Amino acid sequence: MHLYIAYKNYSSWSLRPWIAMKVAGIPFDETLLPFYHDDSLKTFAEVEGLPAKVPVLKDQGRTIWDSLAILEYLADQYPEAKLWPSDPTLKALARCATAEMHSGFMALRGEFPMNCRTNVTVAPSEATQKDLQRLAKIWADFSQQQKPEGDFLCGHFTIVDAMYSAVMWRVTGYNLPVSEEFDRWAKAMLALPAMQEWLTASKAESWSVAQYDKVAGI
Ligand SMILES: N[C@@H](CCC(=O)N[C@@H](CS)C(=O)NCC(=O)O)C(=O)O
Repeated sequence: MHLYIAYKNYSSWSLRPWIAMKVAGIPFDETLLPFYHDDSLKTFAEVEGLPAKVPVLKDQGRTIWDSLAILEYLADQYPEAKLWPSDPTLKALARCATAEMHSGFMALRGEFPMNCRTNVTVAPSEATQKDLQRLAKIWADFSQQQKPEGDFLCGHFTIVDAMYSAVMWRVTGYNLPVSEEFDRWAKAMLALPAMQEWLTASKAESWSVAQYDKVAGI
């Protein structure tokens, strides 16, 4: 398997399949396409006949070009990794929250770009406050479920945790208020060895993107 991603410091969509593969112990090679700094993504997309977006996964002659499609593909290919919970109620909730992340939280995403290298306190706009309240509600919904022991939304790590992994960086990086349940989950996500590996790589990157660093006070 070969995963094409962008900057570890900034690319929120790249983090989602990357962290899921690492936590699930799925071996893969990776190529980083720094699209603000060179034409590598443009060239890749032209050759592949794809939109110039990452992540993209290549496996056994197949090309999968969207974060959620990649995560679903991994769940199909590695059933033993249990990337979805088996309980139907929990699975339905996890799928809804995953889909909501994939197509929603526009204010939070627009106002607070993922930037693993920052730790500042920034007051959220009214629209982002609504997104943060929505996060608190989702975390409360998960906490009320019958589920296996564990620090993650469905007990053990699943796709829904991967989908919100960049939200963890936004909330902790800009010190945004959500809820105690969210903060406990964020702590567990940050403690994952894979997340620490991602952070170390983010810090080692020499690229910077001024428009994002400005928001982050860097
Ligand atoms: N919905 C897509 C979004 C992918 C996306 O927007 N990726 C960003 C990087 S985080 C990208 O490739 N941007 C390139 C560009 O806009 O030029 C997915 O889930 O994979």
